[in-house]
Amino acid sequence: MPIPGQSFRFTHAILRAPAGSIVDGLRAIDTGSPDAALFRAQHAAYRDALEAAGLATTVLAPLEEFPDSVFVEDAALCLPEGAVVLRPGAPTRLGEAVMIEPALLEAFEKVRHLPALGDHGHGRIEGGDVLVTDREILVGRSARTNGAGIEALREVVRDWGYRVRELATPPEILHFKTDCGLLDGETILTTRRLAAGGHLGDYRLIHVPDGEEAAANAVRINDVVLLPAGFPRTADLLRTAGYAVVALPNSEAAKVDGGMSCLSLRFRRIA
Ligand code: CIR
Repeated sequence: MPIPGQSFRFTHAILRAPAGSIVDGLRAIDTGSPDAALFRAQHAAYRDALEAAGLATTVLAPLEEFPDSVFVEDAALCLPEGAVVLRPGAPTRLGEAVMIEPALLEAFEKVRHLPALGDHGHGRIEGGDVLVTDREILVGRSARTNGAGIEALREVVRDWGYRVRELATPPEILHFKTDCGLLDGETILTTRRLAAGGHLGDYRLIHVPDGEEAAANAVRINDVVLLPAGFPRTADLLRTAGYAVVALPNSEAAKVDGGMSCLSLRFRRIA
């Protein structure tokens, strides 16, 4: 069940080391392939930041056959009650769900699955479309996440006490969380284009300044907010609002549409 103030409190994180095949990662617009060595260095800095924020981290071995597998967030949803193995909507990424399962079984007593075929058809969800707040689980329907997947997730987490609310991801945006991130249980950092739908209106919203849309995929972890480096106006805005910001280099993940949230599965173990 959502517990007030706990949706951004974590004890552990699972990451996967970037494979050399990250140069073949999916991207909406080709601005050049990531440099694998620099990606590894930025990934190591990201892991250090998670540990500095208080998390125990597990880094899984790279998977050459899955170029995008460094973006572990898309294959599972981790809640304090247990983990859900998702079904990524990108055909080249579906197999990542199978590959993440052993790590989830190590970390969680309860591991559930999004059914392949539910009452509403073939369900697909990528974790990048899922935002867990203090009140509910918001899921943005997108090119990767369909209505059947959202219905299936609703059933899977119902008896854990979660409400799942479906929202829309604007078509030009990869994932719902490409354009938003939780800052605290009641506050969401968002782009104006995502907020334009109006459905986030009952949260306190902080809008990223125009031109800094790529900063919206921030992630609050315990007492800090991880933000991609290079967005000084967003960093200032957040610091002025009272958040402790840690800016991390993200140039290589950004070339394949990755940001702060997608590089880890964060969770809180209930003692
Ligand atoms: C993809 O297109 O699936 C990857 N290249 C990027 C995934 C980023 N994931 C995320 O934001 N949750």
